[in-house]
Order: sequence, then C-alpha cells, then structure tokens
Amino acid sequence: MNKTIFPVKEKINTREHYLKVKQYLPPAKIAGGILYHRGGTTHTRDDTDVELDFRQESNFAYLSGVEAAGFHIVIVLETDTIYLVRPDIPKMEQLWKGIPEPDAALLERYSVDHILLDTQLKQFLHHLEPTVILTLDITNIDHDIYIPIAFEKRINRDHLKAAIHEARLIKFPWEISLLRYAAQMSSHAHMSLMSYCGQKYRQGQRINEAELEARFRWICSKNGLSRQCYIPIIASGPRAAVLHYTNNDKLIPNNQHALVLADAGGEYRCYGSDVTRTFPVSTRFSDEAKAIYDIVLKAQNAVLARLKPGVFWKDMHDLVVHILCNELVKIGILVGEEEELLQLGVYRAFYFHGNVGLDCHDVGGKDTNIMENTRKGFPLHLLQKPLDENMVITVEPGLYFNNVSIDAWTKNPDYKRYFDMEKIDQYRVIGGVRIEDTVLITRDGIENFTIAPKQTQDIEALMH
Ligand SMILES: [Mn+2]
Repeated sequence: MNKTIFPVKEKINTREHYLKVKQYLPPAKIAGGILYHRGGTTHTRDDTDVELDFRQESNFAYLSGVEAAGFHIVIVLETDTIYLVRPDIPKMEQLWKGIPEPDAALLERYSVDHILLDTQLKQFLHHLEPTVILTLDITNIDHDIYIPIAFEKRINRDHLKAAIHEARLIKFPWEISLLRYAAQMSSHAHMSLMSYCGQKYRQGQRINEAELEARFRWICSKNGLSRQCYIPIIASGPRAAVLHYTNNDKLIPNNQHALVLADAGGEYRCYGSDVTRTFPVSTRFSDEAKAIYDIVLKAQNAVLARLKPGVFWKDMHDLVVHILCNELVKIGILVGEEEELLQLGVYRAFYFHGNVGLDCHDVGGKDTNIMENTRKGFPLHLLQKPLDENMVITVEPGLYFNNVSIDAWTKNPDYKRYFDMEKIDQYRVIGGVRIEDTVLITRDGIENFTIAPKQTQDIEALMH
C-alpha cells in the first residue's frame, strides 16, 4: 500500500467539548468560576539539552485541540469565553525554534475567543478575580508565575477530571471520523507488513523486527499519522508471547511455525488506534499456528457479534474465557471439566491480560487510550456502566505460550494435572497470537474501524 491518502479534514471543535464538560460540573461552581488547565511542557533528557519527544496531555488536547507545548487554557464558565494562553517565546529562542504562529492563525485554527500571552496570565487572572478555579489533579500550577499566590485557596481539583472523563467517553461525529481514519490507516500499515514479510520470505531474505517497525511508522507517516499511539510491538517467534515486548530488534525466525505479532497503531491529532495482527513468517500458517489462531479469532468474533449499547464488558470477558477454555480442552492442552477449569482459572496460563482480555480504548476511570495510550488497569467506568452508542473500544483476545506463565501453572502441584505437557510442547513453538480491533459502538451493533484481514486464508493471500 504505497499510495498516499490524504488525511480527513475535520475541524477540531473543542468548544463542543468544553460545553459538554460544563454539563457535568457542579452548577454551584459556575458563577464566578473559571476552568483552568495547563498543557504539557517540553523536557530534556537527563543532564543534557537534548529535547525529549513531546506529546500533548490528553485532557488539554480535548479542551483546546492544541498539540504544541507550553499552552494554557482559561475558560470563564458563566459566559463560556475561552482564552487560549500561548507561550511568550523570547527572541533568542525564536532564533532556534522559529517564529511562533500569529494570534490570528491560532484564532482561526482553534475554537477559542481570545489569545493571551503566558506573561500576561497572572495579571489577567487578577483582573478576572475568579471565585473558584476548577482544574485537574495533574495540572501543574505555577503559583506567582501564572496563577496569583492569593488565589491558592480558590483552586479546586475535585470536579474537573471526572467531568472531562465523562464527556470523553462518548464521541462526537468529528472525533469518530478522526478515530476511524487513524484505525484505517493503521490497518493499511499492518497489511503492508504482511505483504512485505511475504515478499522477503519468497526472496529468501531474512528481516529484522526493527525493519517492520520502521515500515509501520513509515506507512502511518505517509498518511498523516506522524505519531504512534504507543511504542509498536513487533514480536516474532517466542517474543510473541511477551505482551509488552518493545525491543523490536531481533532477527525474525523463518521456520514453519514462526509468527509475527504486530501490535501497533498510529495517532492522528491525538486520536489514536490500537490494532494487532498476527501472521506467519513463512506465508502459511502451520497446523498448530492455525489451530491457536482460529481459537483466538473465534473468541474475538463472538464478542464482536454481541457488542452493542447495553452490553457489559464483564460479560464479554466471561464469553472470551469460556470460548478459550472450551477450545483448549478440545485440542487437548487443558484436561478436565470446563466448569472446573473456568473456576480454577487455569486458562490464565495462556491468557493473562490483567483481569480482562478486552482492552478498552477509552477514558472512563484511568484508562484513556482514545487520545493517549495508558494501557494499564481496567477502565472503572466500564465495570459499572454498560457500553453505549459512540464509544470506541478495542477487542483483543489472545493466547500466549509464555514460558514463565506456563511454568508457574504447570509446576504447581495443585494445577499440573489440568495440563497436557506434550500438547503444550507441540504448540509452544508458535509463541503467541493476538487479534485486536478498534471498533465503534453503534445504535445496534458495531462499526469495525479495523480493516486489515483476519481470516487465515485472507492473510496468506495477502502475503503471496
Ligand atoms: Mn494493542
């Protein structure tokens, strides 16, 4: 896929975001109150002047749309007047960094009413005299540089975060367009990895995981996704069993069982994607690889077929483990009655995505994958709330033959009788399989944003 597809042109309407956030704020705080948040700032590495990669803080991106460092936002809640505060960059720095965008351009680009310089902020707030300053727990307040010290007691960190997270959960149509675009372009990058890998195999050339990572980033960048949502995972052979493998520096094995597990997704204007595909290095799935792959695909399809508003995440997790457990018994890896195996949780020897295997792609609680990628923990919101229309989530079941995990379970005298070691050794060579799609919850089901093939025969066809 070498054709360049120009990115969608969607106006980033953050005023719409703010107005939604405001609905979740306590009405008592509105009169005389302001919303204040500070965006991310640049940092240098250790004791050097080497700048680290900058990625805007997600809540700030949500409120402002600004991807650059050093900005603040002030919103007068009573009048809904939005002030974007930009850094006053000294002339000497402009020599190195370039001339900042003029205010007129900022006003045109962002849905804000006024532009201020950060050097004017303290004076401006003095003049405004807010009764309460609603901000986030993470907001770095520089007292007496930007916020008057006299206002210290007016700062309130109790309400804004919950309001923003509530607002972020359900997407606006323009956000859906950006998310769809990010996932579709990432899908093309995945397809490119498959066909490239196939081509190299046919030519008898060995490749390195690093080459596939670079190729993934390249295809994304060509299509406007110049940033990755998270560090790509390009795991070949036994590395496919390591969930957060990011070294991506090994020569890809070329035996008949070897798989490449690529978990990578580009990001567009802070809107991300999270996609995993697993494909055979030799362009043909071995019987063992196909067996495991088809189990994971069956579990994923079962979930995708059931997703719709009103569904609880917990039930989807239960569905996945039920299928995985059942199928692992069928192929002889697990031994025993399914009910007992489920109760004991022995399937977790091969499936250990925290407490759920379906990683939510969105805010709600602490997980905020949609705009940044914090892939730890389980989104609190979704434990209590059912799915709803216009949420965007990922579905990512997997099966992994991870030696650490297998040893922990099979060497435990309480559990060893539930495992057939000979069978495990037969399948261990494939490493692991994960299939992950980013999907939108629609009125009566889903729209799958992920368009890279998943059926084994389609993957093999693409690699030929
Ligand atoms: Mn992923």
